[in-house]
Amino acid sequence: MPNYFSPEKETASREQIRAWQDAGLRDCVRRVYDNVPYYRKKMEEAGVAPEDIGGLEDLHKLPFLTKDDLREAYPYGLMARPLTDCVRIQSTSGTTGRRVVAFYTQHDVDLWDECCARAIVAAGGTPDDVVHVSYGYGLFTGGPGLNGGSHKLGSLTLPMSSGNTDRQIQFMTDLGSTILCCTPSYAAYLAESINERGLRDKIHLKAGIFGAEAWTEEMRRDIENALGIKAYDIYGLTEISGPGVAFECSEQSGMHINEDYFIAEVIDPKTGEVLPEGEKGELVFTSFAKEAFPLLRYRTKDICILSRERCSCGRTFVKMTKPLGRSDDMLIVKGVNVFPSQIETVLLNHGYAANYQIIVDRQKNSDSIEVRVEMTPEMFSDELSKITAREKELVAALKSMLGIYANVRLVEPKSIVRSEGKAVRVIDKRNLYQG
Ligand code: DLL
Repeated sequence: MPNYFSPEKETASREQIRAWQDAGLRDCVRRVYDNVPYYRKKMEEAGVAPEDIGGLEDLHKLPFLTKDDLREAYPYGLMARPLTDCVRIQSTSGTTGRRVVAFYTQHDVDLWDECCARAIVAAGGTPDDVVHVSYGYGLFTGGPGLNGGSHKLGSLTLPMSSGNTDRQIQFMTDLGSTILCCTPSYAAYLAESINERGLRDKIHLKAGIFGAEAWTEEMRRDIENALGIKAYDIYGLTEISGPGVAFECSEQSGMHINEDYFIAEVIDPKTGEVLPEGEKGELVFTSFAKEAFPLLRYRTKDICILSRERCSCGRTFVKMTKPLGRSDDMLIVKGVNVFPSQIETVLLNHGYAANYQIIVDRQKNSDSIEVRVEMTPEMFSDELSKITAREKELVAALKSMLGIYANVRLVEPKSIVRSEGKAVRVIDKRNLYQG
């Protein structure tokens, strides 16, 4: 039986959703025009006035907003409410450039908590669950977001934050955690550590809610098998609130976007043209229901496909695929587009765990790509000729997936640094030679 946290919203008719979005958009455009000089200027430059926006059909008239706008307006330039009305600040996990900060009124925090509560319920959560939150707490939205959702649902919330794996496992076994929330790479690491300690039958997990970074279906399968759970994807970004902008249901085939709060579009990243449903492009969000920091047509750089096909879970909200890459993190190696997720798929299909690094380099104007992946302890004890044969096998599989040669180095188990947050898997040394 499917369960919903906000049934009247999550199963609303398409007409009802459209009515919410039309009214919300009109209201939001008026609010930002009146209260945010930065927006007013942008709209004036684009030759569009609040009266021109009657509803969704006029959305395309509004200019896009990018991370550069957020950086330019840093820190207070996009606020639509006075700072005294705000109760929270969060920030992106980005390590390069100026950080992006987002502001929340109590209404905005409530809305965000509700989105995360919906995600927990969609993963089978109830007030009787023990929700173990191992996303980082602090400026990063992962910990506070799932924490808020769990509270809202009335579950027992374990605010573990990331790190200290021994303590994570001890609490998990002693306190009977039933739902694990963390990045998929940390989930894989926890699974590995639990199995190594022989504690698999001491844990009571039934589900995991994993997001904040790209992960493949193969990785889902591995984590599910290693922990004996169902693993659900969750998507979000700080600029639009945090985790819970979209979440997976029991179907585990794409994530429902909370359309009563956010309008989603997919555009051609090169031309900005809005693409029809079913086409692959860059995801753009309008967070019309937010008070402090509403964004109009924010370009996420995440590449995905939207689908309004009926979902058997009964939810009517549009579904997005997992991000299929980022319009800005796609690697171009020897002129060929390479998505790290393609490499991960090959590795996992060949029996390796998701402990790998992709190193891209350029020498004498020629690009090279090397994939370093950890062997399992069994493989490591094999004789050298077998290991060499395995490397060759991977080279061939990668060539067939990517269309280019990638060098492969099988490395010792546990020699690649484990991540407690988002894994750093791609090292693009070519950046060092730029600018
Ligand atoms: O990562 C929010 C979040 C926390 C989402 C916990 C899910 C769970 P940022 O640090 O602002 O926010 O990073 C946002 O991370 O534009 C995507 O590129 C990527 N991302 C987020 N969720 C997923 C996912 C949080 N499920 C950026 N799959 C986004 C793939 C994801 N990429």
